[in-house]
Parts: sequence; structure tokens; C-alpha cells
Amino acid sequence: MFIKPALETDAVWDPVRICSNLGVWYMSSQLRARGHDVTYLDEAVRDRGLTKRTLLRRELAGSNAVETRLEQSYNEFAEQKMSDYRSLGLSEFIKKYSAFRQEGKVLRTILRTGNTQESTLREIERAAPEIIGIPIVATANYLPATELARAIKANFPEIKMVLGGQHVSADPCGFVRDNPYVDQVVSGDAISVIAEVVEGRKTDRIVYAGSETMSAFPILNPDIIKNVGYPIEPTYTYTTNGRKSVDFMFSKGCFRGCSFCVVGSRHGDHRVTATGYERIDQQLAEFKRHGINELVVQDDAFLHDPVHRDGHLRNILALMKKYGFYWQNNGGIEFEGLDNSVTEQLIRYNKEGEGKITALYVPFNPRFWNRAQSPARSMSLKYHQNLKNLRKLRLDGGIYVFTSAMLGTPEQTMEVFEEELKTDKELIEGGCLDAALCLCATMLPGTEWFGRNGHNIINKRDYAGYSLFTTHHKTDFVGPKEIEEFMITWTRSLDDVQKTHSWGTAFPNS
Ligand code: B12
Ligand code: SF4
Repeated sequence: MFIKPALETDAVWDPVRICSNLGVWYMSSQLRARGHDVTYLDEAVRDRGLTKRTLLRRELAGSNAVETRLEQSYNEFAEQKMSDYRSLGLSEFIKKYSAFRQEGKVLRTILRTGNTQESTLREIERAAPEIIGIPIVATANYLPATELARAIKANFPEIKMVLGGQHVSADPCGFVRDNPYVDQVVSGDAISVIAEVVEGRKTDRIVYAGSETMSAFPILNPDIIKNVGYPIEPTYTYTTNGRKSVDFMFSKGCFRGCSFCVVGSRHGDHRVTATGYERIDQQLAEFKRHGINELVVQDDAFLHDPVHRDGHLRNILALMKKYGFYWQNNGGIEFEGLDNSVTEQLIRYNKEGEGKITALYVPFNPRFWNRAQSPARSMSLKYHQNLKNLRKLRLDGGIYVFTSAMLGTPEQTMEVFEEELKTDKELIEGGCLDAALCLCATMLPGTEWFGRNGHNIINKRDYAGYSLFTTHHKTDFVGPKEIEEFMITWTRSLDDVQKTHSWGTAFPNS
């Protein structure tokens, strides 16, 4: 049994975004194909989990954490927050809602979404699995995942407990030291070792799996996630207008080396590996057979090899067209890559046959060469032609095009922040973008940023702070409250020119 735990997010800053987990889905598919009886639970959605919401106050001072259950309902809290967002002055809002409003403490109102631990334990008792696997996809999920794992071990000591995912891979030794009740962890791509772990042929406490190529990944079996409880309308990405959708990656890895990203920070491994086209064809046919009509593409490097006559982009577009898929890109199509040839191919997709591209996420991320400048401004100047292409995608392609800015990067000064905001506003007004969302620069374990700027994190145990929507750090130029002010200033300044939704911000205006 794989269990994605209930979600714990900052009720002020974080939108609640849930979706199936590709890594777990791949592993479940592989194990089922080998004849194992596999269950996939997502405790944030099982049994109408999304409607089960409780608030708690988490107070952190050094290593001392205190949690208090709050009686207020989430709806009341959210209504009050949005009313304050619209009516209070900036400093008043921050004074009331900042996570850093008390010296020496981190104070967060946490929203817990999903089933109670007791309910999860009852479900485990009923299903009586021999092995449980829990993913820690992101550091922000650390507390609910480890608290659940600890409770399972205390109640069912005979069940083997295996953990993995990006957070575990970043520091497996530290993880088992802090979580001694765990039987095994896998660092890296467990797809190559999960069968051996489950079948008891690999028994090391820490199994080092490394980074696998896509050829090691099986065909995803849609039956596995069919009755998990995921809503048709996605909570984490652009609407699918009622179409049944799934997340998908044609490739994994990235050729760039961005220092804020786990993938970019992998020294010596900037490979992009793609699934073979025959396998993709089989996969898409399988999705269609299960009534899936839209793909949410999550590739890190969707645009690698876009221009050749038989390049990757051409091939995957042709395959998606063959089955008439609607699709959107949520992983990101980097602005630098949006040249004329790419743009033409994308627009052509929307002009011919069944299936359309509905939304494209085009980040202007800081790279090595422009990290002390406004990424949106410096890239708009350097790749001026691509601005026209953004406009074309919207106007000729009918595609919803959005970006996100990263606020509070180590090099960002107040002036650079203002320039970024001004540029994105101009891009919206000029018809290049539908919306510019904002994310907070976060120092994620496993990244270069964590190595260089980890000392600027206010409290490393502030796990909810590792989301990309919450602030957890200061920089040489600004304090944590000023970064929170950036987030509010950003959304408020753009409220007049863009529509925002709860999948992209905790302060939606529609
Ligand atoms: C796609 C993606 C998403 C999608 C998820 C889509 C999906 N359906 O799964 C969305 C947009 C929803 C998303 C959300 C977030 N993401 Co994200 N995401 C990615 C991305 C690009 C790919 C992940 C992926 O699917 N890889 C392919 C699968 C096959 O690999 P995998 O997930 O790593 O799983 C393998 C291993 O990790 C391991 N494994 C995983 N789980 C388990 C469990 C067990 C028991 C075992 C043994 C092994 C194991 O084996 C798997 C198979 O080989 C990665 C970057 C990257 N390339 O890794 C970032 C990444 C994982 N995301 C990141 C973050 C921060 C987030 C968010 C917290 C952002 C936010 N909201 O603030 C949320 C967290 C969501 C949540 N609550 O869990 C960070 C995590 C770093 C960190 N230490 O926190 C990453 C690394 C990107 C980065 N910035 O560097 N994400
Ligand atoms: S942020 Fe995007 S472009 Fe940069 S290394 Fe990571 S996946 Fe690649």
C-alpha cells in the first residue's frame, strides 16, 4: 500500500493543490504488473477528504514546536483573510498575518486537509498490507508524512515501512537518523529497486537507487488512480473544462543548471531522457481507452530538441494529435525556448484536427547570467522576438498563457523586485500574458541555494515554509516580512489587470 498523507499547508499563503503522484503511480503500476496486490491511497482526497478541513496554530521557537487546534472553520478564516487582503494597509496586513510577527518565533496557521490519522489507521487495519510506502515528494510534506509513518509503526509494528521521494533523496542518512522507526528508505529513483525492496531481495536500510532513465519506467496503469478520489476539476492547474485528465511526463531531467532547483543542482547529471515513441504511443492509447482526454504535461525540459525535422517536440505533438488529446503544460516552457519554430508548431496543433493546447506556463526564471537582474526584463530584452510569440500563442492559438515571478531570491533588491513587477504588468497589458503569478524563492534541500543560503532560513524545522508559496527566509537585502510584503504587493498590484484562481495563488480574485 502506498499512502499520500493528508496535506498540511499554511492557511494564509498556500493554495491547497492536490494531484496524483507520478512517482507512486509508476511504482504501483510496475508492482501490479508483477502480480502484487497494490493499493494507492491519497488521504487528502479519499472519502471526500477535500471537504475535511481543520485549522491549527503552529508555533516554533528554536527546536521547540507547539501545536494548538483552532475552533474557527477554514471558510471563516479564509473569508476574513480575503476581506483583510482587500481592506487593510500593507503593513497592517503583514502585522496580522506574517509568520514572523513575533521576534524569535515562526507562527503559522496551518490548514489540514484530508482524513484524520485515526481514519487512515482504520483503513490500514481493514486492508492489512504487508508493506507501506510513503512518499515525501517535497520537504513541505515532511511533517504529515513522518507523523503518519510514526503512528503506523506504533500501531502496526509488523508492517514494513518504506519512505522515499525528493526530500528523502536529498539527505537519506539525516532522514533515517531523525526517523529511526522507518524500516527502509530509497534515495533516488525507486522505480529500479522497488520490486526488490517489496520482495525482500534488497534489505539495506538505505537503498541508493540513483537517477534512472525513462526506459526504466513502465506504462502507467490508469486503473490504479481511478477510484482514489481525485476531482475532475483540477485544484493545482488550469481548468480542464470537465475533461478527465492525468499528469504525464514525456521525459525527465533537465539540461540547465538552475541553482534553486533540485534537478538543476545535480552535479554532472544534466541529462534529459525521454520515453521511446512506441511506448508513448501505447501509453496514450491506454489513457484514451480509460476515457482520459487531457494531459497535464509536467516535463522539466519539454522543449529539448524542438527544431529538427524529426525532433522530440514534433514527435510528441504528432502522437498527442493522433489521439486528439487536449493538453496544457504545467511543468513550464521556458521563455528562452519559445522561438518561431516552436511557436508555429504549437499554434498548428490548435488549428488542425481534434484536441487543443489549453494553457501554457512560461516562467521567466533567473539563470546564471541574469540572477542579479529582473529576469522578466532581462529576458524580454535578450529574447525580444519571443515576446511576439507569447502574443501569437494567445491570439492565434487561443491559449491561456501565464508566468510566475520568483520573489525573495538571494540577489533580488527592492529595485529589482519593482522592475520585475512593472515588466510583468506591461506584458499583461501588452497582450503577451494572461496572468503573472508569484512564487516565493525557497531554499530547498538538495539545491545549490540550500548549500549557499540555507543559513538564511529563519528556522529549518519550519516545514510548511518549504512550500513555494510561503516565505521562510531572509536575504542580504530584505527580511522575511519584506518578502511577504512583496508577495502581497505583487498580487494586489496585478489584481486590476488579471484574473487569478485558487489553483495559482492563495489570494485569488475570481
Ligand atoms: C511534476 C512535479 C510537480 C507536480 C506533481 C505532478 C504529479 N502528478 O506527480 C506538481 C505541480 C503538482 C508539484 C507540486 C509541488 N512540488 Co513539485 N515537482 C515536480 C517535478 C518537476 C517532477 C516530479 C516527478 O513526477 N518526477 C517523476 C517521478 C517518476 O519521480 P519522483 O516523483 O521523484 O519519484 C521517484 C523517487 O523520488 C522515488 N520516490 C518517490 N516517492 C517515493 C515513495 C517511496 C515509498 C519510495 C520508496 C520511493 C519514492 O521513486 C520514484 C520513482 O523512481 C519535480 C522536479 C523533478 N524533476 O523531480 C518537482 C519537485 C519535486 N517539486 C517540488 C516542490 C517544492 C513542490 C511543491 C511543494 C510546490 C508547492 N506547492 O509549494 C508542491 C508539492 C506538492 C505536494 N503537496 O506534494 C520540489 C521538491 C524539493 C523539495 N525538497 O521540497 C521539486 C524537486 C522541484 C524543485 N523546485 O526543485 N510538483
Ligand atoms: S528550474 Fe527548470 S530549467 Fe532550471 S534546472 Fe530546474 S527544471 Fe531545468
